[in-house]
Amino acid sequence: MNIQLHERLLLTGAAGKLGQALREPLKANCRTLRLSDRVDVGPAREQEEIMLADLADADAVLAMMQGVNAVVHLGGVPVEGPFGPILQANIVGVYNLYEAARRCGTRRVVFASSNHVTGYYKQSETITADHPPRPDGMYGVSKAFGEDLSRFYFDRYGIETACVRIGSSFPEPVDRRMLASWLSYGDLYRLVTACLSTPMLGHTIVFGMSDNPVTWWDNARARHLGYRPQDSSEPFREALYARTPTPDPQDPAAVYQGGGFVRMGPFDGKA
Ligand code: 15L
Repeated sequence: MNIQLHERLLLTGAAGKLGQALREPLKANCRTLRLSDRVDVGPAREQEEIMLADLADADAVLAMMQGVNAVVHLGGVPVEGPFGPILQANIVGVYNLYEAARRCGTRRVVFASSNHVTGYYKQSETITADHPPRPDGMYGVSKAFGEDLSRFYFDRYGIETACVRIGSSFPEPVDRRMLASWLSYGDLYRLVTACLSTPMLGHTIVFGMSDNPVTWWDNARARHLGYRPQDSSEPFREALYARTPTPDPQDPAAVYQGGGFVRMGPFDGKA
C-alpha cells in the first residue's frame, strides 16, 4: 500500500502503551509527528514536536490542533472505571477534539474506539459493524458516544473518521479470550496506516483484530480500507491452553465478548 504522507499528524495519548508502540512507526506516515498527552512524553526526537494538553481543556485542545492535517486519537481513559474521569476525558474530551478539528480544518481522524462498545454480545455470536452497540460499562458507553459524535461531524462537516474498535492490543495474547480479540502491534500499525491512507475513508467502523482464526467480529464492511492483517493468535493457543484453566461456562466473563469488563463496577461507591 502507498502510504499517504500527512504534513502534520497528531498522536494523542502518546504516553500510553499503544501510543508508545505507534510513536516511531507513525513517522513514516507524516513529515511532522505532533505528540500529545496529559502527562510527560519525554523529549522530542527527530521529526517530532510535543504539545501536552488535557483533553477536557477546550483551549488547550484547540492549540494542540493548530496546523494538524490528521489525528490518531488514542487519548482518554482506556479502561472501565469511575464515571467522572471517563466523562471528562472520553466524552467532553472527544467533543473538544472534534470541535478543534472543525475549527482548524483537520480532515481525518483515526479514533481509538473499543470492542467494549459491543461487549454485551455473546462469544457465541459473530457481529458486524452494523450491529447496534451493546456497551459493557461506562467506558464502552463513552466510546459509543465517540463513534456517534464522529458520525455527526462527518455528516455535518465532512471530517472523515475511522472508528477502530480495538480488541486486545498487546505484544502477545495473555488469556484465552485474547485468542479471539488479539491485535498485534504490527497489525495495529498496519490498520492505522490503512485508515490514514485510504483515498475515501468516509465514516467507517472497523474491528481492530489480527488474522485470528476464531473471532467474533466480521470486518467485511471495512474492505475499502485495504487492511490486511499479517499476524495471528493461533501460534499462542497451545501454550495458553496449557497454562490457563478452562473457564467456567457460566461465568459472564466467558459468556460475553467483553470478558472481565462485564463484571466490573460500580465504581462510585454506591453498590
Ligand atoms: C480495551 O478497550 C482496553 O483499553 C484494553 O486495556 C484491553 O483491556 C482491551 O479493551 C480488551 O478488551 O482486552
